[in-house]
Amino acid sequence: MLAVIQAIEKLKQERQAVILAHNYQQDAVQDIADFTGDSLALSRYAASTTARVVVLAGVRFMAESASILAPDKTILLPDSQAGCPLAASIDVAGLRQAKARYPDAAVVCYVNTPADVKAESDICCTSSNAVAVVRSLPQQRILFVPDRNLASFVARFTSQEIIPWEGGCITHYRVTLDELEQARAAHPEAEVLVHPECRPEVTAAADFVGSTTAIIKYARESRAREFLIGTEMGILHRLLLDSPEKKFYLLSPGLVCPNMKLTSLEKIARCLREMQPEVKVPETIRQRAYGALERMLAI
Ligand code: CIZ
Repeated sequence: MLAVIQAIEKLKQERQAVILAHNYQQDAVQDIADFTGDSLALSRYAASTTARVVVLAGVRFMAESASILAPDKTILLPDSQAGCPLAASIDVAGLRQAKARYPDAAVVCYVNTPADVKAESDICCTSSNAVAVVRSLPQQRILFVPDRNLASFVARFTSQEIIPWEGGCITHYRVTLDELEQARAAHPEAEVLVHPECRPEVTAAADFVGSTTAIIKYARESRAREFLIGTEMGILHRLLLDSPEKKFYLLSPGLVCPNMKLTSLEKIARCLREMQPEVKVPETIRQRAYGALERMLAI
């Protein structure tokens, strides 16, 4: 392990690279990163860094977002197979059909989408700002893609009509209300913090619903000493580093995303050595996708 860490440090210097890791990455990958965060924070870091090369330890749509916001940088995705089934649940052809069915609707796309779907959308959103983004729009009808659970969460806070795309995150979908109730019975003092990609009955029963960044902040600031966590297990590492005196329990053993676990230290070293796999969004798509992200950032 030490040898591979040393190799990465040397390659980082040679390539003028930074390593950005998503909150769901393996502990060792988070530990070697220059910055950890959610996908939007990672892309913003990629855009602001002076480094020439960005290793995006995450999944493909995150590397694409970094390429959209930082087109002058080389974006490397350590494992080219690291995809996101939720992002793969929608494509441009399908979205165009839905747009034709609801011509008066604004299209709001979650960050977990391919770049060409972002390019076809009016505005992007993340799990932290989805409600604010939808409420900022003048349209009464919103075509919300691709996560139906996030769509249903947003619908609780607006009078606009939310038309969901029928996609979902298989990892968050595994958490059931039964598991939540059992976990609560076992840890009655614990606060339940879940991601909005969880099922509606799970988010409705939770004490707090938010993005990974929001969950980390909530746990840090809460007076509670114990928490039941309903999002991918990689977040436990950050939660414990941040609040070592508190206790965190995963709501379900199913909260492991196999795609997020594809990145390893060895693959990071290899991509820096070979300068690939590179993710580069074609310029025509990038400019339109940038528009959707920029409109979100303006809110
Ligand atoms: O936007 C992200 O990074 C995702 C997929 C989850 C989150 O809440 O951070």
